[in-house]
Amino acid sequence: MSRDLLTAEAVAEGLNTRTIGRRIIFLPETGSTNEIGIREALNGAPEGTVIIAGKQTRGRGRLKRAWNTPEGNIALSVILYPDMTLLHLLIMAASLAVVHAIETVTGLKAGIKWPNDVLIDDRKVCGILIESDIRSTSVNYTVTGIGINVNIGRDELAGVLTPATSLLIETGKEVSRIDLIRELLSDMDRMYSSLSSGERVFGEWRDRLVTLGSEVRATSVNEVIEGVAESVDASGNLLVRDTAGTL
Ligand code: BT5
Repeated sequence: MSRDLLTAEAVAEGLNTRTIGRRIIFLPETGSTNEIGIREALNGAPEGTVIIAGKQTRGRGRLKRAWNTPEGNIALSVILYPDMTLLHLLIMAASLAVVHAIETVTGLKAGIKWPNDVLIDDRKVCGILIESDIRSTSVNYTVTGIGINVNIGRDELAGVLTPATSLLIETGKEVSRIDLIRELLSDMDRMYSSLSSGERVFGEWRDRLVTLGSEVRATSVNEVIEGVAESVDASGNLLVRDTAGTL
């Protein structure tokens, strides 16, 4: 299968962003772009540095889960130093940017599964992992990792237990990772620049959630809550009505 040639130069060419993508690092293969992002942030990388990998060998999800990134996918991480009060809006901006980029480049309709998945017809096409270092009341760094299944087939998703899909499977043709990344970075940059007026990001994110109204089983590090997802609050927390009727 032919693959588009992903390079830092190809992504950067004509990219007209204020912050995100001012510096782009491309690694043909790495363990995890978030791992590299954290190391770079600790070494004082400029805000908006983006690390892109052609392939990850130790891609990670939340709660120590693994994220599959064979060649043909997008794996990237964005280093940001937001104000503490804007931290909760980052996941909303990142997932909305993915939804917009997929819709713009492929015409496919995508939705957001709380808190961090982008779905096409109930199948996971993207996962997002934000890793932050918070020092009492300030943010030392945040690394927003985004993984999108692009030009991979069903065989490459065979080992994934959750229902999953790729843009190739959905459209029947290869999708330019370069176009998708450029669209994603531009959109995220636009939202990041206006995060301090968070209302708009929150409202649009809530409207795109496919989770509301459905039966959920929410797992955190120390508890599992089962019930109906009723709403989200302005911080992005999911409000679940459990079987006893408690919100
Ligand atoms: C996520 O975690 O969905 C966050 C994934 C973040 C990946 C990006 S890639 C760039 C950056 N560098 C990293 O190392 N990570 C970030 P979570 O919600 O915990 O979902 C993980 C679960 O999704 C796994 O347990 C599998 O069931 C499933 N999964 C793994 N690989 C998948 C894939 N390629 N497509 C769909 N589902 C997958």
